[in-house]
Amino acid sequence: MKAKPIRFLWTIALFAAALHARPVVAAVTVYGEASSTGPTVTVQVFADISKTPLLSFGVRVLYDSQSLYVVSAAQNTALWYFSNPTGQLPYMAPNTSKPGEVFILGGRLDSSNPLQGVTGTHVLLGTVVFGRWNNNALRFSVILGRDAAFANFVGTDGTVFDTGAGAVVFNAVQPDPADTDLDGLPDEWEIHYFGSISRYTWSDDPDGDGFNNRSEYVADTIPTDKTSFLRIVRASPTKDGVTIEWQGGIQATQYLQRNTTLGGKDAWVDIYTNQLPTATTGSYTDMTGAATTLFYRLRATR
Ligand SMILES: [Ca+2]
Ligand SMILES: [Ca+2]
Ligand SMILES: [Ca+2]
Repeated sequence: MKAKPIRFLWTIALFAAALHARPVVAAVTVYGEASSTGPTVTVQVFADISKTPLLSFGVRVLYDSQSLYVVSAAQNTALWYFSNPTGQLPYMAPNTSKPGEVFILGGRLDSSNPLQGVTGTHVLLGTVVFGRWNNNALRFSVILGRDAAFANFVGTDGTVFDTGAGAVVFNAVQPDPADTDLDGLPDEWEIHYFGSISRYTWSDDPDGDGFNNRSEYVADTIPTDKTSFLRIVRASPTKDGVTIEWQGGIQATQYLQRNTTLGGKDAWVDIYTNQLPTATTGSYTDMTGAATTLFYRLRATR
């Protein structure tokens, strides 16, 4: 069928209007993603670099020093490095000396291709790991590294993208969508057991079994049942070894480990891996042969 010319013209007009109304595209959009294991909170800083490849960046991650302290801070050295023909050179480490902020500076100057720069979306700039002083609610932000006249975001063509229309844009730091309150417990898990994400946090032990909620989550045991937690129940000598029996959860991989000494002299060795889904009780016979003193422990990961 022949297209109606009027409708065709309308389409062009609408398309042109849409193009005209488009906001200025930022050269660089910087944003953070936060996640928590309970005791630690990690903020990763990313950039979408849409115009010119970047030769350098400078950002500050702001945090509440009453709630958190910095455990480690690193730039993504896989992408941001200086090199000469003999190899990669050490680059300035993130500055954590001022409480409440981490300054991360990165540059890419590869001697084999000096103007290559870095481009792409969801490009990792750096990672900061925090420890908690307490379980306060957390908020982070990412802002420009050093103030003018320092040039933080510089493109391979020499353009400085620090300020101005279409330059660098900072978006909010988003918490892990599975753990929006960053308390180290998946929200779905909290709602399933406690009916709410705000009732308890990772370090609480509402059933009083000695295992906090994070440990119960990691072992997939029941945080509202004081008989449900990860433990070795019994060790029974047999003719050629010892049978270890334990109880635990279902959706966590279990590792039975053995050591010949306690106190860190020797390493713990995995002697049996129980793949999920695991039964809530398990057992393994360790054929140790000659009588000797051995130590066992059970570990679970998820
Ligand atoms: Ca949560
Ligand atoms: Ca518990
Ligand atoms: Ca329990």
